[in-house]
Amino acid sequence: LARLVIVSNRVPTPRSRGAQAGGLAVVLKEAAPPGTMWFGWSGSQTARTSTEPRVATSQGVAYATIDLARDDFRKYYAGFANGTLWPLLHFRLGLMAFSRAELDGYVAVNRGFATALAPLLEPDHLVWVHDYHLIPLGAELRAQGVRNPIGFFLHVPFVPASVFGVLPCAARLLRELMAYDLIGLQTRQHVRDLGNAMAEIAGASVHDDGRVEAAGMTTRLIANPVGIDAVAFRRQAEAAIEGPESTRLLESLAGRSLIIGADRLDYSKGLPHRFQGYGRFLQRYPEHHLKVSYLQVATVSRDEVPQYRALRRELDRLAGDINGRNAEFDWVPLRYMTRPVPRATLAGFFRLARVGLVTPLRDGMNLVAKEFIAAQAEDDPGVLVLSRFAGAAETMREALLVNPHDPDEIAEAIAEALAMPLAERRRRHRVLLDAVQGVTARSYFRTFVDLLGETARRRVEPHLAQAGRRP
Ligand code: ADQ
Repeated sequence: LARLVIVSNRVPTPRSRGAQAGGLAVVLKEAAPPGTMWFGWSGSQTARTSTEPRVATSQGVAYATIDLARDDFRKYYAGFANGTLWPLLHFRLGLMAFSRAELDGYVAVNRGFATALAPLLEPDHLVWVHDYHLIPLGAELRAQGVRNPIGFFLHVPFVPASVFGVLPCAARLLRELMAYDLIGLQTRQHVRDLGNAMAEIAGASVHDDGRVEAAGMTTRLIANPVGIDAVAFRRQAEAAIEGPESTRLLESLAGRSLIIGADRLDYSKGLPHRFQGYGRFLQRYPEHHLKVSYLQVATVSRDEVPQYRALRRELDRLAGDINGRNAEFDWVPLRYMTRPVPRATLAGFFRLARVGLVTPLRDGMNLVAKEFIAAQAEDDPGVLVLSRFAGAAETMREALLVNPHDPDEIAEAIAEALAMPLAERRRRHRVLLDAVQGVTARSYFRTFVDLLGETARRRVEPHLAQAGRRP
């Protein structure tokens, strides 16, 4: 049986435990089988990039990490990955910056990853690369002679060809993707968009079964949505609700209905629009004054990127404005915190909530939507208000779907959720829970790894048989 090597920018090493806000770590940690090796950046910035990985093993998983030079890291991470690709792939061209120096830094770090990883690979390894930080890694590994099966999964959305084509190095990145044997995306829409971009910008032939051919190479695109372990999350929620944090929250509500949001503090999550929607709700439905409390947990993220600092200031201002206008001496309508809250504690908060607000402007999937549904008590479930533009909306049609750009639509959905009769809440919740339980972290993982093994066997076996040597 092939063994797996996961590659991602950050590696949740045993030492870096704690409240980690971030979807990728959550999914992979839940599903990685023993024997897996996990390779990536250590989290340390040093004077020089090290190509000698440090390896630590915990519960059968080997964590191999390298340090990155400060300047390389800045160009790669805050620069090209999060200053160029992240806004572009979330349809935010106005926030996208591009510089050749940052692109060069991005490619250099990917090359550094390849140089450090290649010697660790054994012939039976399947390599699975994650996310937009590492698009060129497959091509860099191939350039170093690696013949193992290599797959890639994009956790964020893909955009229509006309949007992606704005990127000055669009064709290059699309050609580099061809080095992978299998490319996974969250939704069918993202698959269609990437296929179109490969055809229009990189001149590839894209077939109905997902096969893509260009320059003598073949890859395959699949929609493989990320899931959570819903049963485990529900158990966490049931346990947490008895704990001290949920008890304190419940007491502080004094009988008011809880509306909850939990996100990384990121402009893709639509937080200013959500705050405005809540402000509009308070204005248009004064009968709910004193009867609701909205708790938004928005853990600070990527503080080194200027747009994120600007977003934080904007949210501080909006939160102050909403509370200033609407608060009573004994009622704060919006509780807004940027401190991280452990996921297990959040699970209990979700279960207490009557309404979950998940309104990203764009999202690859959005796990919070799934976690909110998993956490609910089946006999008295809360209602999910979900953005149409989260990947999760493709299968979660029984949520109250909103266009997050329209604060009035958010306001109306909050009012509808609060007024929804119990029978209707139960009906919707049953359907949503089925959808959430239908795809788990484990099934997501298996689907990709099995297909990667299969796709690559066809391509790789002749090489191995012929050469009889390690790749
Ligand atoms: P993210 O953008 O990080 O992930 P998301 O899918 O919502 O977004 O996952 C966040 C995870 O972190 C969830 O498990 C959530 O509980 C946790 N989390 C979020 N905010 C938190 C907070 N304030 N405190 C503590 N925990 C918090 C990227 C893509 C998504 C995609 C995932 C997985 O942007 O679209 O769903 O990868 O593929």
